[in-house]
Amino acid sequence: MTELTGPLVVVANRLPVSRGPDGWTASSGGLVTAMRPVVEQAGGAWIGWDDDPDGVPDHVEGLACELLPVSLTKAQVRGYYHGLANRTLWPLFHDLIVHPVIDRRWWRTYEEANQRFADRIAEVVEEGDRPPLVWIQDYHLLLLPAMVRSRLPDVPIGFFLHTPFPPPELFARLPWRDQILQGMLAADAIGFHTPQYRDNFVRSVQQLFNGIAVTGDQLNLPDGRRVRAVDHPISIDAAEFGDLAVSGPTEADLAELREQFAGRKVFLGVDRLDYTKGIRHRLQSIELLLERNPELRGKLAFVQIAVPSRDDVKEYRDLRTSVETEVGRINGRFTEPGHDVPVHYLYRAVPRESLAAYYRLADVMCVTPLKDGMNLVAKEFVTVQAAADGDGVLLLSEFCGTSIEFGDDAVRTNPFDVESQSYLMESALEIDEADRIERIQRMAARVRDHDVYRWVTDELDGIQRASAQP
Ligand code: GDG
Repeated sequence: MTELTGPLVVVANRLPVSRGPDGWTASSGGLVTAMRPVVEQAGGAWIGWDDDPDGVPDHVEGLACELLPVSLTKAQVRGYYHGLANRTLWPLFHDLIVHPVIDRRWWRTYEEANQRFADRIAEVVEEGDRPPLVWIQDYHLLLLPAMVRSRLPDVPIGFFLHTPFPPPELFARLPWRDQILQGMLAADAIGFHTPQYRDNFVRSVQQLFNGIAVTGDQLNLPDGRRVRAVDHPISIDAAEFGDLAVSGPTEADLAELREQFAGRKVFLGVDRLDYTKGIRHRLQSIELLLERNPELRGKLAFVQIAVPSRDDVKEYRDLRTSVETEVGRINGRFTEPGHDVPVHYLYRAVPRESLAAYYRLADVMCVTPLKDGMNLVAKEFVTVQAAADGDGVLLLSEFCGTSIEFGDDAVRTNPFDVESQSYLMESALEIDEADRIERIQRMAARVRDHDVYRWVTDELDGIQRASAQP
């Protein structure tokens, strides 16, 4: 485990807690779990936007860090979050799957909101007795490293981007491209999921600024500062998913699902309802598969869990309409009276045990995003399958970060080519059992050896080392 000299301050758009029927609980995300041991040893805080009208508690049971909310006005949330983050940067960073909206008012609000986060960090540092390590997460806070650096020149600052970084020719379309790169370059270390995203960033920096030399992982800036830019794929808590896979509640859910889907091959999709995830293309491939193979009708079920997401944003509401139209059309086309539908569409999040039961049930897990920074669902699926000696197949888009790690052990698909994808779905059913089991075991071993604990440790070590260099 990383030995930090001061407390860890994680800064992210959201705080890692949610309010349920039984009160506030810590989120179950891998990052939160993995930073726990570090925070327990070194102390720490999490700074994030307080989106609860009644306020968030300072502490939540089971989460050792202090919660420090940043309050934003409604107008700031509209411009910074719904606007610039989700309608400009998100589509641009995902290779323009939808058109990014350019709006100068949103940009001003994005600057303001980042400044609010910087104010909060400065308060924490002033109150504390030891300088912290500040670890900033994701595309909502691209300006923050520079804002923190200007106030606290000696504090170690790390930045991690959870989305892809686009190729320089796409990034260059952004009117605020220079400010964003300057914002990021103020960090000591910047992490990306893949070498490609890192290279896109480095090439953007070199194309837009003069006098920056690159040696290995280092960017040498004209003012003498050095910044470390690395590819460093995030992961999951593999041990926890392994336990969840064979837990009592998961087994009970699985038994029910097996009964419901008896005699059918199950294809599964699990995604936030986001246009990056390729859900419509996936549905079209399922339709072609059923169209071509009448003998599969009634013998194949496609389950899509679509977790509601960003429904304040027009593009997401439109996506929901088109996905639901597609589901209705396919079911209308292939359902026989008195028989089950081919597409089971769940517009909701399911409990974790139930999610694990679906992962175990699936014969073919369809992770087919058009573009995705990493995709943790793929890592969770192989981990859960391997823990229960499963033989499911992973159909994996070549346009997500995970595909670099899994190589040919997954069936690799280009989701834009819906027809080929439908043939790949068919071929996934033909891989022999011994081969399927070996593939799952190899992919799961990769996840186990590179789990989220290792990711957090390596990230924090890298930030500390980069900040300590002369
Ligand atoms: C962003 C990047 C990158 C899903 N359905 C349910 C549920 N989930 C959980 C999964 C998984 C998480 O949500 C989704 O993570 P992903 O990585 O797949 O995707 P994004 O939300 O888009 O995340 C992505 C990630 O950041 C990390 O850097 O990998 O590329 O886009 O953990 O388990 N959880 C529960 N019920 C559900 O129905 N409980």
